[in-house]
This record gives sequence, structure tokens and C-alpha cells, in this order.
Amino acid sequence: MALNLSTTCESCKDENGSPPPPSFKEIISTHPTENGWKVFQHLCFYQGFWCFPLHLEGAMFAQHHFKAQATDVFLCSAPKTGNTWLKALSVAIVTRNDNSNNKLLLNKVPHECIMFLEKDLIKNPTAQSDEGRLPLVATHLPYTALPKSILHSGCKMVYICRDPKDAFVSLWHFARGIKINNNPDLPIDVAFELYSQGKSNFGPYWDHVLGYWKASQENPEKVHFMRYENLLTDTISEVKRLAECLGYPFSFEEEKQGSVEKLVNLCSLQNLSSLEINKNGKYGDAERGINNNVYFRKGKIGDWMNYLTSEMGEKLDNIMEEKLSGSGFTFREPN
Ligand code: PAP
Repeated sequence: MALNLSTTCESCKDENGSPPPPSFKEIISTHPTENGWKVFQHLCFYQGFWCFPLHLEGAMFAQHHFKAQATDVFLCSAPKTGNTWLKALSVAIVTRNDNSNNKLLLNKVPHECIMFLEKDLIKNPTAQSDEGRLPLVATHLPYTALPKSILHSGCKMVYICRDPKDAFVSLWHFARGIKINNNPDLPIDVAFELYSQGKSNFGPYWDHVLGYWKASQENPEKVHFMRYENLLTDTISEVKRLAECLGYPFSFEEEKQGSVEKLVNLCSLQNLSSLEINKNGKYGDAERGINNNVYFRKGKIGDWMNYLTSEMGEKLDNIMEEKLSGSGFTFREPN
């Protein structure tokens, strides 16, 4: 497929030869910014969410140029809510009987096994029509910002969310792990304040969760809604449900032979983080790439208690509760 590589929206150009419309970079530069995270870029507010310009440019490109295949399944998540694990499990599920691909996870960090919509497409627009690509595409985009072709082609989606306190602590660690220019570490209370105001990459987090939650309620056949905590505590059942949703259910024979358990072990934090590629490899370009090991930390429920006061926890819980009220979804444990 011949694709236009311009990062300007060609379809918006005036046929009468008027000056070209602004490029994505120019559009981004006119939107409000937030400098507080001091990671590698400021955040920019666009279409109701905060985003690093680097990812936003890729997102705008995808909104204009991505053509979803009906067989694609989208793995959707806000940052630090279980994306790496969901990718690993999904890759392992769809490739388990495919000789040429079933070793992918041994040689690549899960992020590199499938297309990351807002990161990869802009760099390699033809990748979307590659014959051999897996029918999986990952994105951190909020539901409302997805390219229209995803919604129109009736693709399935899997969404994973996580308790906001643990997601925040994970994000804070990650931000320390990837920052450049020897910036001092961002104090956790400053980062927490920004997060509580909704100012985080692809945030506000509550809007992210709400968008996919509502979509899953309206269309449960198409949008499979998962929680990181359930995946941790009831892994086998959750993985079997995931496999069904992806269209690759485990057969009775496979279950009898322990295939689900094997796959779960392959994708465990302990196993993935011990692989050479994830211990010492890099994701992205050699210079500015991210060390794969920053994607694997503790993978625990409740680690926030080691970093936040109970007042901070209560504050974030209350914000989430208020924002999610009336939706039928809550992060609060039943009493
Ligand atoms: P991303 O948004 O950068 O892709 P994401 O994978 O969503 O990150 O989240 C990272 C979290 O998932 C980390 O949590 P922690 O900081 O609280 O420890 C990471 O440890 C956890 N994680 C990564 N891989 C796995 C896995 N295989 N099993 C369980 N948790 C995992």
C-alpha cells in the first residue's frame, strides 16, 4: 500500500492551492503545555488528554493514516497499568502454534513484538500492511482519540487498568528510569500533585478508564475490560478468557497438557525479567532507546504503601471515586 509519509494532514489541504495546513508539530506547538514531569519532553494538552509531543505527533499521524484490519485486536491501556504483561500474554497466545513466531518473547521485549500505534506507525507507515505482522496492535491512546478506522472496522479491543495508586508509583519509578539530561529526580509529592490533576502522559487517568469502561458496557462482545489485580490473583482464568477474546481459545487437549500454565510461566515477571534481552537490551533507537529492564519492576498489588502516605492514597481514591461515580465501575474494594 502506498502511503503518504507527510506528518501534515494531506486530506485537509485546500484544493485551490491555499497555503499548506500546519504540520502536526505546528498544531501541537499551539496547545497548552505542562513542564512539571521533566522527563524528556513537556506534556501537551490536545483533544482532552495530556501527551508528550513525540507520542502526540505519532497519534495524530495514526488518526489520519492508520487503516485497521477487521482481524486486528487492539491492546489498550494507560501507562503502567499492565501493558507489557498483556502484550506478552497476547503474543504468546496468538503465536503458540506458529513455529516461526513462538520464540518471539525470548528475543524481543514484548513492546517490540507488536505494532505500537502512536510510536511505530509514523516511523514505518507500511508496517501496518506487512503480511507477516501479528494481528495485535497496542496503544495508550484514550478511547475518544482512537483512529476512526478502528471503531468503523469493528475491531476487538482489550483494555487493562490498574489501581491508580500503584499505577502512579510505577509511573514515578519509570519516569526516573527514563529521564535524560541528568535532571534531578522529580520529588514524588510533586509528581503526585500533577497526577492528581490529571497531568500525566495520556491522562487524566480517570478519563482513560472511563472511556474504555463505557465502551465495554455498550459493546461487551468487542471490548474486553481487564484489571491488572485480577490478572495477578486469578491468572489462569483471566488468561483463558483473554485467549477466547483474542480468538485463540485453548482447546480441551491444550488445557489437559498444561499449556495455559506453561504460557503463564513464560510470561511471568520473574521469567521475562531474567531473559538476557530484557536484562540488557534496549527498546527504540540505540542512543535514546529505553533500557528494557525498566519495564519490569515489582509487579505487586499495594506497592504504593511504600511510597505514598495514607492521606495521599485516600486523596487519589476520592478523586477517582468522584470521577467514576455513576459509571458502575470502581477501584475501591467492597467493604
Ligand atoms: P508501560 O505503560 O510502560 O508499558 P506497563 O507494562 O503497563 O508499562 O506497567 C509496568 C508495570 O507492570 C510495572 O509495575 P511496577 O512498577 O508496579 O512493578 C511492572 O513491574 C509490571 N510488569 C511488567 N511485566 C510484568 C509481568 N510479566 N507480570 C506482572 N507485572 C508485570
